[in-house]
Amino acid sequence: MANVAVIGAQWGDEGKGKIVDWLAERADMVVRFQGGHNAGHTLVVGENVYKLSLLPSGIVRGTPSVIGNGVVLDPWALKAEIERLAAQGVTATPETLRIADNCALILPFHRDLDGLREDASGAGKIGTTRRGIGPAYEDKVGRRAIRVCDLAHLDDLGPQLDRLTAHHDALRAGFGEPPIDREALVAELRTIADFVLPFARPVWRDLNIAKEAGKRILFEGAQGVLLDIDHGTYPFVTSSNTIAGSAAGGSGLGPSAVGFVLGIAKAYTTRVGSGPFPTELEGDGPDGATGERLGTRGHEFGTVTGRKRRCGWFDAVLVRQSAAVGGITGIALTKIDVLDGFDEVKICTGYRLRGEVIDYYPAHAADQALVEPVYETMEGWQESTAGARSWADLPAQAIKYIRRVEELIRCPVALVSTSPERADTILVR
Ligand code: 2SA
Ligand code: MG
Repeated sequence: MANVAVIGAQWGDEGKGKIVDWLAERADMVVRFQGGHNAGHTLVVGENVYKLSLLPSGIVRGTPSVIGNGVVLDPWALKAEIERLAAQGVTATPETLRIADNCALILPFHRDLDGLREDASGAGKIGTTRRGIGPAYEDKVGRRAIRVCDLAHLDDLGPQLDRLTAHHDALRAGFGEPPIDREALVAELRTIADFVLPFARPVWRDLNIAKEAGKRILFEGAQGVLLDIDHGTYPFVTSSNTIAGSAAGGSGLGPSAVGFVLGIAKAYTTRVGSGPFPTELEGDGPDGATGERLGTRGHEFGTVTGRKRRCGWFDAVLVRQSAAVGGITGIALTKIDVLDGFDEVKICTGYRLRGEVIDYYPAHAADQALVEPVYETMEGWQESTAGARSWADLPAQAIKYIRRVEELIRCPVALVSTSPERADTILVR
């Protein structure tokens, strides 16, 4: 069986947690390769609900899990999440969790800066998770980051700390913040190092050994293609590449390690944070009521921050584009049951921009905000699809809808998910 990479095909929150959990059972290793604790993956196992932000989903079932070098790691958030899971009976040990020793760290002043910038941006704010993700990646690319392996050499941080503090002290002064207290920072790092270092390894070696031994590796993406730093709705994006190509670079395995790319898409669309959203249903009129209905039925609140998600109809233009740039080979369509009971359902098939109809999402932010969706309206279905486990359990209209989506996005639907329970999954092929 080919190694699978799971990525979001929209703006995140497509239901990756459930699908990854479902696939993790068949995998020998689960690897996260980008993002940080801004992700929010919810796993429902029987009566228990697990909310993961940083740890790979495999951890819940004891599948060896890896945090790859492409992730930015907040060591305090790591400790808190491991302790939270321990309270739920899930243990992370150096056997079940391995962290790349070349991972860049998220430090307390990254989180502060994320918040300070957001607060200062007014209407122009990105709507980040305020976890320090962007500032940490900036320092990584700027070659100033402190990495996991540095935790074993805290007495030798000198020149690295000089560059890091020189950069941040100037930024902080602009916000009226005091300079970084270097001694306090090193002392904090010393305390957390004892917790993190037992998990730290050259994971690229472990992964390559596993690959040679024919082990099945599952790559767990976070966020979604429309939040990709290059291909997303820039600047309203996250600071990493969320496409499947990142799985190679963010883990230390070459591109040939990824066989099948499963893109996760909701049967409608949601977005949390700022930025353009062509099919958003908002306002005081009937559109707003439909958006509210989707949000209520779909429980559309952020896993990490609890933020209310914006809702709208399925946008086939966006998912077609995500499938193309993301390298997606098959789609898992989730939350189809949220569309139950609508008289009619709509799918966006193109955009109108300055009087012209286009079949792709333009790059410029102003154009992205300007496009108007062109809809195709389909008859809805009154029967419940919640909990359906086979194609035969689905109403005819729901099947028609799925088939039409498949046609429009030019990518096969491989799975349909009908509830958060992992057994409630239809394998299409
Ligand atoms: P950041 O914090 O720098 O990555 O934010 C930049 C943009 O990326 C969006 N973003 C997300 N969108 C959806 N879900 C995310 N994770 C959590 C979840 C979100 C939550 O899965 O529920 O709990 O609110 C996620 N992470 C980042 C963010 O909204 C910005 O638009
Ligand atoms: Mg999420």
